[in-house]
Amino acid sequence: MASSIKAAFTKVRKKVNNNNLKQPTYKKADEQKDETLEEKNMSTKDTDQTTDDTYINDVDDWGFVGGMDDEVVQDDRLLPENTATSALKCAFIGVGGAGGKLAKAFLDLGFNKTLIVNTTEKDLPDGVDSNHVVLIPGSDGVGKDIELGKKLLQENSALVEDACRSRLGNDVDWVFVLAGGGGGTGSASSILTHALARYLKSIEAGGGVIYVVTKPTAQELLNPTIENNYTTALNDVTGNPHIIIDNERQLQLLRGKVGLLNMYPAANNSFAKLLHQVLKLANESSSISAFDSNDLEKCLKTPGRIFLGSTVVKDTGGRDIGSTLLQGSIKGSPCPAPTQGPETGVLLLLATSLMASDPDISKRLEAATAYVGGRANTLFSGIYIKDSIPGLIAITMFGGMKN
Ligand SMILES: Nc1nc2c(ncn2[C@@H]2O[C@H](COP(=O)(O)OP(=O)(O)OP(=O)(O)O)[C@@H](O)[C@H]2O)c(=O)[nH]1
Ligand SMILES: [Mg+2]
Repeated sequence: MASSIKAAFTKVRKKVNNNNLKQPTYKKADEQKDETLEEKNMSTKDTDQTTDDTYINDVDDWGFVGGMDDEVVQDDRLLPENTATSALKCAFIGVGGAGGKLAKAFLDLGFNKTLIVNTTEKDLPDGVDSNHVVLIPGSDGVGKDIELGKKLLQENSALVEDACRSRLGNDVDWVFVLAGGGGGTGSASSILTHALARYLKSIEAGGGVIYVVTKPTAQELLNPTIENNYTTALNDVTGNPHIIIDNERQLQLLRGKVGLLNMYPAANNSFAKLLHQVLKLANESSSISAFDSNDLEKCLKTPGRIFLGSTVVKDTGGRDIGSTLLQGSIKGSPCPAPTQGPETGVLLLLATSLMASDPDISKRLEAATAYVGGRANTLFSGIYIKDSIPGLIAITMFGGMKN
């Protein structure tokens, strides 16, 4: 008997919670008309309504009684757990058109805790379930007007915060905000910092917010509005740890390899894979030396710009392997080159067991670590044995840099 009463109370409370969290959605005029009619019909059922309200109030009145609140009411829109391996509990929030497409690349890797926030549904990536989407009401896109973007995101920051709580849930430590610099919506995304910090605080997360902002191509930067939006976006994220993706560099790396249509999707996927590799390696043990989740968190917590790069070296016999690895990873990176004196540096090496058991190569790898270490105040490193790799792979990451 007691348990069925509790079940009934939980059901009502769930209904109330769902109603409170319901976000506005765009509806066609005739759909809306139908709903209004339905509401009218419902409100005529007076007796039912009164009973229901009294019932809900009763629950609130007796909510303090021990044991009544032990059943956690779950929002049924809670997104499934990430299936992508990662040392850190991450969520991704893409803001604006480019942000949404970048976020989709992480979703495709299995980071299910991904939300896509936009001011228009016309600019959403294809094939994304609506549970991942948060539509900001008030305008159908902002047409590169960053002030309007900021206004709309600010006015709806509670909507975004609620979506984080109900859909990302309470098992998240780090939030990556992905945005295209130059437009009006993504460039305004840093206005969400307080709402996201409040969300993370409320779930006692141990991490923080990291921004990933794309830099427009050289051609795009000739346009004063795009240039101004990008400069504003960059200034606004400077206080936070942030990664800049240089679209000009990315497109140059991909030109000739993929067609125009696939350039951005290929670039987005390759950036997502690079960041995923770092998150994954920090979760792996190594018999030589490991880079662990604490090391990674120290790098991510350092305010300033973060650089990420990778390279593969087929000939490990060269003398200056340290410089080859560093220069190669800078050349192949989607980020602008690191600036002088980064606060943190990371060198992750993936070698075959043959390489790692060769005393000569091992000596060179040690020298390479020292070479990269000499360029940052604090060096974190890891060497991992993988036998199915095309050569010696190096991933570098520098943090705490000025733009
Ligand atoms: N890396 C990357 N950059 C992109 C992609 N799509 C667009 N961009 C860049 O992002 C910039 C901003 O464009 P959008 O993201 O469409 O702009 P928005 O944030 O939606 O803003 P509004 O459309 O003005 O509301 C563009 O100028 C491009 O430089 C993408 O898929 N990947
Ligand atoms: Mg847009």
